[in-house]
Amino acid sequence: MNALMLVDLQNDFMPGGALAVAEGDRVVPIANRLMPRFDVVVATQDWHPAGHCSFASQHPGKSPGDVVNLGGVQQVLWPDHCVQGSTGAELHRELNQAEIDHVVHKGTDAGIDSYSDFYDNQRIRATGLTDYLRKRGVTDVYVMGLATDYCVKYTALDAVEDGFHTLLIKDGCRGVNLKPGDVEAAVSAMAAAGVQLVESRNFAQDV
Ligand code: VGL
Ligand code: ZN
Repeated sequence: MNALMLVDLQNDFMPGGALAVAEGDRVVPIANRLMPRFDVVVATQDWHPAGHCSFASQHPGKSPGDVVNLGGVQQVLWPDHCVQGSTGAELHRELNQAEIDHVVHKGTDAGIDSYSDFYDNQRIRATGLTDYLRKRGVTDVYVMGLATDYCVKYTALDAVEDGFHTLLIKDGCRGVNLKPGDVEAAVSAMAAAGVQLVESRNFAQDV
């Protein structure tokens, strides 16, 4: 069984959003085209309480892009984004939500960030996604979405670690690139960890 993971296709990561990813909206039609071909479709939402620890606004004197140490983990600070219940946290309105089987909310703990859809950044808590996928008999996990150099990367790395055959749909992702080259480095790190790189156009009618 295969699963398509749609990572954070939310308004705040789209052009004009609070944490806009360049061309983020370009991947939505790819998601719509691919969803019917998969056994299981999972969408994730970054879902922060107001005042979340990853917001630069919570760290006096700091700006988005600065890095702080939080509980022994390096934390990049971001503009306030994906606050629970806000318009920015909603999935893009053109995403065909009828095709989504399961939604995962992450980053819900005010004191710990969570880039991966599986575990928080301190690896204290699991979202339950591994159990869900195993119960559904999923062996192959295809990952696409936003952002390549953060949530997509850590999601793909954890999928490998939890024993799934993991594939990255490269043209279905866009990245933040805080530093030039971050996206390429993220793709290389995923490939080195065993993630197979694929392009959506190479898909046959069925995966
Ligand atoms: C993300 C930064 C902060 C992501 C989430 O979805 O990649 N990036 N929160
Ligand atoms: Zn976030």
